[in-house]
Amino acid sequence: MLRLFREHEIRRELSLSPLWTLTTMDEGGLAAPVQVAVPSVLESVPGLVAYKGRAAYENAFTGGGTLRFVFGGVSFMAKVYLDGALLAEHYGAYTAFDAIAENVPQGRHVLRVEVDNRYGEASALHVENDYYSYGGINRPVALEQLGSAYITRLAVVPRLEDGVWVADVQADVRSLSDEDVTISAVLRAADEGTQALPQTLPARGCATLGARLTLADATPWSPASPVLYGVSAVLAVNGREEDDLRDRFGCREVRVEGNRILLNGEPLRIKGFNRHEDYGSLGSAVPAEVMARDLQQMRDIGANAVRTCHYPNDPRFLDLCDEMGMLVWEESHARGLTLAQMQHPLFKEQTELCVREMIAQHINHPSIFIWGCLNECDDITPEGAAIYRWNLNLLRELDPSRPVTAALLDRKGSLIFGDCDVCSVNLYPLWYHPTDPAVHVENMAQYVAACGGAGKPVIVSEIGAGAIYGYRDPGAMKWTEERQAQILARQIDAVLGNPACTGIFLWQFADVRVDESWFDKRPGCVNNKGVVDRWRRPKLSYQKVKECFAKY
Ligand code: ADA
Repeated sequence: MLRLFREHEIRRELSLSPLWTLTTMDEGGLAAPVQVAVPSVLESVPGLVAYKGRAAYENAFTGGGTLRFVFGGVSFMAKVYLDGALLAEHYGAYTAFDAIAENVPQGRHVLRVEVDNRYGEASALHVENDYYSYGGINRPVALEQLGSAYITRLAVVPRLEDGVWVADVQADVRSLSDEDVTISAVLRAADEGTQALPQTLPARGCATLGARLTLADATPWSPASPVLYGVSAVLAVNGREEDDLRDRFGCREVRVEGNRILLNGEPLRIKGFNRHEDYGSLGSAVPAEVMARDLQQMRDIGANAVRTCHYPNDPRFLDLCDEMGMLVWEESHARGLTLAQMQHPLFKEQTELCVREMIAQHINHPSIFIWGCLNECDDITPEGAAIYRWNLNLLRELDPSRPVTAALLDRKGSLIFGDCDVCSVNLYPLWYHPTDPAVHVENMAQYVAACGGAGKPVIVSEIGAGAIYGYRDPGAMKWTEERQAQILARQIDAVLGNPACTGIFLWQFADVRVDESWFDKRPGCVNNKGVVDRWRRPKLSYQKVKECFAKY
């Protein structure tokens, strides 16, 4: 299952064996094919821990008709084949995509997915980085059987109108038929439902069915009371029910007013963590049970928010955030790109795809309170700033219901604070430089205001210090757990004690593997600024952060 609940009651889902046959296609790979469970990453297969190359996953299944293969995420270049014929290609590990095969004869077929985790000219966003771009089918896969038309997307945007919740529900429909057909749909949100006006769906075309529903008795969603409702569309083609899509949503509005972020009118104070999708030897194929436990640990520490640095997350994680009332800053994929990298010939196309897929796929999650983009890229040259503006505007255009932001490098001279709804900066006082955090945060608040951010909310989107798990020493030198705990305590006080700051996202929740080119700054090729290690064992800072968060 791609989600934590059933998305279809009418659309038929076929089963695929969780065991796939894996063959590597480049040097340094396996001597012979092996069986692997999916989702998983290549790097978790014995012998492939450092493999960079292509690999093919094959799965034989029985079925027929019009088949839709849905991939929650394949890292990070994918080609999908059915019985040897290419069906689809996709770039980017962090969003879902599909591949459709029509009129497949009933019988035994082979689904083949070729993955490629090599950096190079074909990849503008997955580059050597301070986290690891694993390879493989790292999110769940589903196999569905479709009729003559199907719902490609269901979006619901709740709004408060004169004190009453109203939901705009939209179902996008795609035809797989060579003839024009008439479609209609029953759209439901919470306890309300209506029949959207019938329309002609042109042969092989697309259409959107929509309705506005008044939810007179809805209870709002909030971190303290994360009430979720169902939303669904049941599609009829020429009067016959053929397809459905189901999701969940919550009634809440996010607004920026002056220097405050309001959720249903209440100001938010963010106490959050940055979290990568990475767990021990499983890499980015993080099981839902681990996601839930990560959220429990963050909750235990007193956090109310998580930032999905630096890419869209698995929707199962977002489902858990919706249910647990954890606020989410979700961002599209990019970290630390120079102007030259932002001008890579594929940058715009790959970024736009990621942004469009992120918003189309995640718009209904009430926990997402803000969209972000382009972590620490070039925001100080006119060319870089123009790319930031393009990206921020794309986010706004696709979802005008949420504020937008970007986590920027800690430096004066940004040209884009004026373009963000919320100004966000990544700071590392006492870690990369010895400045007093209180002085540094105040200084940052002043340069943000002077560079176009005056009067806007300010978030410290990263702040932290490193510690090697288990390295304790009364000298509290750098890399000890003691030193990390001391630094985090001062950083939290500096940020949450400064009235200019709306919130903090600590860098970071858990240690993560990084690319080997970072070895000289990252002992063990691990970014070890986590308050827990790669297996979620708490460091001394876990308890310290808990004490500090409790003060605010
Ligand atoms: C940056 C960056 C993170 C990480 C962090 C660090 O702010 O956004 O991805 O690299 O620094 O650990 O230094």
